[in-house]
Amino acid sequence: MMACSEPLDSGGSILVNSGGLRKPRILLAASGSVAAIKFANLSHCFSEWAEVIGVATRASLRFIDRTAIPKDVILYTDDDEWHSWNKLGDRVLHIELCRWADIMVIAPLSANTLGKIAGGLCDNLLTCVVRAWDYSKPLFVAPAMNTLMWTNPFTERHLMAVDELGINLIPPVPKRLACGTYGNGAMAETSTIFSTVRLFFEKKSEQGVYYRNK
Ligand code: PCO
Repeated sequence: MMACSEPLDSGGSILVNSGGLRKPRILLAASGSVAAIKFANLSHCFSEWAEVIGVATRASLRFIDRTAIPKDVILYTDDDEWHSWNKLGDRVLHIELCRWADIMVIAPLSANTLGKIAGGLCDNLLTCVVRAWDYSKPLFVAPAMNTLMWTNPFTERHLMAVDELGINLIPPVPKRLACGTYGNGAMAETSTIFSTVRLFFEKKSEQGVYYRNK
C-alpha cells in the first residue's frame, strides 16, 4: 500500500470532555469522479489514525472497490439513509453522522457535488450531511474533475460559495486525467489529503480546541 504521509510526531488521540482520550472521528465521503478509485486507499490511511465511517454517493460506487475498504470502516450509501426508518423517533442517518463526526473529508469532490453544496441542495446522503453540517467542525474537500470542468467559470463561483461557508479546499493537481489528457483537475495525492487533515487537527488540538464526546 502507498505511504499515507510523512512521519508525524504526535499520536492520534484527542482529549474529550470526560478527560479521557479517544481517536478522532472522520467522516470520509466520496462523490462521482473517477478519482474515487483512490477511496479505498484513502480509507486505509485514515483508519490507521482515526475512527472512520465512509459515505458514498451512487455515482461514486461505480469507481469504489468495496472489497478493498478496511473491515472496520462501514460504508454508508443512499440506500441506508431511510432503510432503518419506520416511525417517528427512529434515527435519521445523516443527522446521526453529523453528530458523530469530528471532521468531514469529501475526496473526491465531483463538479456536480461541488455545485450542489454551493447551492445548498441535498438530494442524497452525502449532501444531506453537508446541509446539516455544524461549521464549528472542520470540513475538507478535495475536488477532482476534467480540466475543462475545473477551469469552467462555475467552479470559481462554487468555490467562493463553499469558501464562505468555511470549507477547507485541498486543491487538485495537474496530472494525466481519466480521458488521457494532461491538465489540472486531478485529485490531490492521498498522502497530501491525509497530512493536510491530520496536521490541521493536531494544530487545533494543541491550541486547546478539543472535540466533545457526544
Ligand atoms: C475526468 N475526470 C478525472 C478525475 C480527476 N483525475 C484524477 C486522476 C486519476 C488517475 O490518477 C483518475 C485518479 O487523473 O484524479 O480525470 C477526466 S476526463
